[in-house]
Amino acid sequence: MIKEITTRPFDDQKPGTSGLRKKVPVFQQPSYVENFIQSIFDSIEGRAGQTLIIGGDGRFFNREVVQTAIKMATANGFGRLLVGRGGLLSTPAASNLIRKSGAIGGLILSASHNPGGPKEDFGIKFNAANGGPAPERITDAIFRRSREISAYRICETDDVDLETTGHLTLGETAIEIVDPVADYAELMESLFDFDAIRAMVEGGFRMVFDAMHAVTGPYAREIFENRLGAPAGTVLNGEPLADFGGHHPDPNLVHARDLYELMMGPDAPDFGAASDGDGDRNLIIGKGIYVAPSDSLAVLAANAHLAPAYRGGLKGIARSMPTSAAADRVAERLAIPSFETPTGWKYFGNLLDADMATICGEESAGTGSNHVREKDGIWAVLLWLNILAARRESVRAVVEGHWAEYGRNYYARHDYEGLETAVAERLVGGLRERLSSLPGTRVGPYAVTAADDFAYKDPVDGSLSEHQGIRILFEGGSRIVFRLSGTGTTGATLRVYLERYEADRARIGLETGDALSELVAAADELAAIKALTGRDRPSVVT
Ligand code: G16
Repeated sequence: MIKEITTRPFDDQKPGTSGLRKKVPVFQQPSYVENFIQSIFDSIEGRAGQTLIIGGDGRFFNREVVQTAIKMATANGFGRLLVGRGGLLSTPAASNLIRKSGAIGGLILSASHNPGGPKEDFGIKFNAANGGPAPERITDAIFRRSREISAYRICETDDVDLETTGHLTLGETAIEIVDPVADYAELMESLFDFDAIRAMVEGGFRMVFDAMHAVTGPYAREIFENRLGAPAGTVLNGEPLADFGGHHPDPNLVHARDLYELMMGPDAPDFGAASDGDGDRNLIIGKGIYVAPSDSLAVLAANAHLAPAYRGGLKGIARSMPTSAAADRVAERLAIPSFETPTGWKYFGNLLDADMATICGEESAGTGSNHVREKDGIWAVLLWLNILAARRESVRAVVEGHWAEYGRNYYARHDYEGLETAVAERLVGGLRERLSSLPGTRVGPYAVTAADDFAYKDPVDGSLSEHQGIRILFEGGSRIVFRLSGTGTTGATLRVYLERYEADRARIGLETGDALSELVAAADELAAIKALTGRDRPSVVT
């Protein structure tokens, strides 16, 4: 039975970099979830009779919200719902399902790499009909709606059995519980040379994949172990758990420490990788060598033609502004356009839809292509494997060969987490005020050539996104970027992105920390980080 329930708006339902992310107790407030989902539905024009995809990363509260979403979608006139079995769908798999089924969009329940549990993080995001995160125009409409909402619609009925694949009907709506892995695995098999990778594995190539007790476990087992023949046990932490085993499902050197140590050890496998809570991020480590995400993007772009899907070449390469310029050098060599967008995968959507870019990537461990409209962790791993199989070289040889050919963009990101919002805003505001006076000055050994607050005009629809990060550019291609994270749930996180370009082959083998030490000092001189925040070191360095 469909009911219309009276409600009052919440004033904090503004989607961030990637959907609405809050602590679980915030989402558990009466009608908080319902209000946000109704605000999304009210912002989808022409939803009657359409298909909607529903799934999430399996974190605490996932199942409850999947049930709510099903009952509300039914009451809001959707014609067909495709729901991942167990309420699970990785973000890239959801993107694929939206595109493949011709859905009008999808609800993806995830707070990505943030921790899960009764007191940890939850999130809801809406992806549009192209399979990608809703663009700002839609997220702004959702936020506006959330501030004026007065009622939501829900079908009062028993919970749906999410455990068995099959069809059922609720009111006028057809519901299909689908295998979350099958369509995605099929898509991957269509993009890459599985025979060559299988032959490499049979020839003794050893790999591990850390699923971090998050959503990629079942995908990784099917693809790496069942289809590519890697031995059982290749996938570590493969059971999705509501609290990710008590860890942060964040594939970086802090939270995937065990994997890193394994890969640096004496008996390291040839290849190690990890993905995050919802399966869109990736970490790549070769035997004895960590591959920074910006370098990974550049290497993948330079070698993508070795995989069947990209044999015809790339149309263009896009990266988020804070991502290093290593990929731009590849684009230049390939004589294809490169694009610099604000942080957030949603900004790549138009470029991919217009076929202006084929491969996209971000310093925050995201890489992907036009096969879906999300970044894709397992895709990145498979492209790496395909390249290694084709080149018959180690990760180290491929990466060092790349630096020798293109020069090296030394890169690091320093995060200052849990700052008081007012302090973080004062720091960025202070920099913003001084931007026009910086060009022509020196900071340590660096001469400032330009300084701005990054703004992006979308070349497809002309929309303008402003205040996307403070850029200080130095002579010789080095730079520092300051911006505040849009995905945290506690206080503010200041991100300081440091990049130094080195063309001299004799100096491409330094330790990253050593190569960037003068830039770190310059960042503090520019922004008075220590003085303003009272922190003498970042919380996380990646
Ligand atoms: C999201 C976005 C990414 C962004 C990242 C970090 O990733 O999709 O585009 O780079 O957040 O954003 P911020 O620096 O604002 O915290 P995910 O994997 O969390 O969905």
